[in-house]
Amino acid sequence: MREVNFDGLCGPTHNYGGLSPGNVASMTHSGARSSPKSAALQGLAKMRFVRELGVPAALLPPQPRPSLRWLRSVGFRGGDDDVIRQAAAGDGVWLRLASSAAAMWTANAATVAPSPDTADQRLHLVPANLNFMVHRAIEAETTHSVLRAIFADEARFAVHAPLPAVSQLADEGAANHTRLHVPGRPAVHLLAWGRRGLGGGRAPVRFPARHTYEAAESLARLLQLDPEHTLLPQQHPDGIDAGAFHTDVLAVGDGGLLLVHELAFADLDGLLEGLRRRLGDGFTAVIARESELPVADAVAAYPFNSQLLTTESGRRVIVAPEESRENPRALDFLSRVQADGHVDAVHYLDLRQSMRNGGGPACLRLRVAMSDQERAAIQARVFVDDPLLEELNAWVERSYRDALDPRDLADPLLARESMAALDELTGILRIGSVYDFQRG
Ligand code: SUG
Repeated sequence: MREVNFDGLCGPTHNYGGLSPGNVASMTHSGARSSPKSAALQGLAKMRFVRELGVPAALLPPQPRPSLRWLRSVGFRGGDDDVIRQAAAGDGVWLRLASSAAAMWTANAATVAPSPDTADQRLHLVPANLNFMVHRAIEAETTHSVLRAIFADEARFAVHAPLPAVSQLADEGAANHTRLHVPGRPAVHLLAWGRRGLGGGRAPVRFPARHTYEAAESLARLLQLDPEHTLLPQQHPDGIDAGAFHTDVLAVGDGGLLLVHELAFADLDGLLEGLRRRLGDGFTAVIARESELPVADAVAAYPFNSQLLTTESGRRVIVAPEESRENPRALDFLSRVQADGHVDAVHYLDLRQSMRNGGGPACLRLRVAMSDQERAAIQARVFVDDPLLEELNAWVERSYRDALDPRDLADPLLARESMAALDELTGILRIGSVYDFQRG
């Protein structure tokens, strides 16, 4: 089994819409000018970097934006240009909701259980309904269709429908999921959540909790996980109130190693005790206390929103955002992790376009542990190699704008450019007609 990192590719309408209360970066950069081209090139550079480290990389394509189908579903009428013009009226919020490129954060695309961990020994994927945020809920249907196109072999893969789209079952996908594994023991799955959908318990007071306990329970069932090796910890309400809207803002795990801030989980001691019992001596937790790394620094610099990777040659490395190098507290923490021998190297990458919307290296990838046979069963051209990277770079260079002002979203040309680019992309990826506009 090898872990494949499926990165999201940013779409041509990437912008700072200020759409995510509780996501400090999104709130801070609302209305700023974006560069869709730089965002996509930064994402491709990360895929290349991860691949060159010796970790298989793959990609999930962007989604059609603005979503004209969604705008029509909320009552905008007429031809495409009319729909865009009406949705741009007033403060333009309808058009911003329909234009977000948020599908690039594929840690929110689905929750995944690899075949050795599931009852029927198939690889299971549940696309996230992302029901808590309007602009993100738009993603679920297309994500489902893209995952079905890629993981098409039903003998090996089970692509479920998203959970029912109700607030009580709000699901944010793998951003709240951690799989830990030590040799000779069953893997342990942490399915974290922020609030009880059916009421009760403590919830944050300043910022919203997105993912529910009931969603986590449902995911455990759908993924056919062994209840004995599945834990459902609550995200710490104080962590959410500090801006950690997903678990992966304050924790990251790989193999038997968990890097965790003390405000990631409500009952960290209980969780660690449960993990030690199940994983034994092969389990190590590195805890950042407030005194070492204040949660405000962790949220601003995203040291935990790193990719913790095991390379082909067995080295363990961290791929962190450049912001973590610039923040002395975050840098000291990651340097300590390396100095104490938990990882062999820490690499810092420029992902600023994504970071300004609250998406670090870990948000940009969906981890899918797969066997060679499972990889060979995928027909779509989604595994990243040099020729594909070259083609994608050239495609971005000719299809994406250098700069986008929020007002440019109202330009009907942008929608046409975006659809033409995505239509071409499905050809490059040999993935079929996965988009609604391709199906008429
Ligand atoms: O859902 N930002 C995303 C960031 C998702 C990060 N993912 C993980 N932590 N795994 C969100 O809040 C901002 C869009 C805007 O404001 O335009 C946004 O959707």
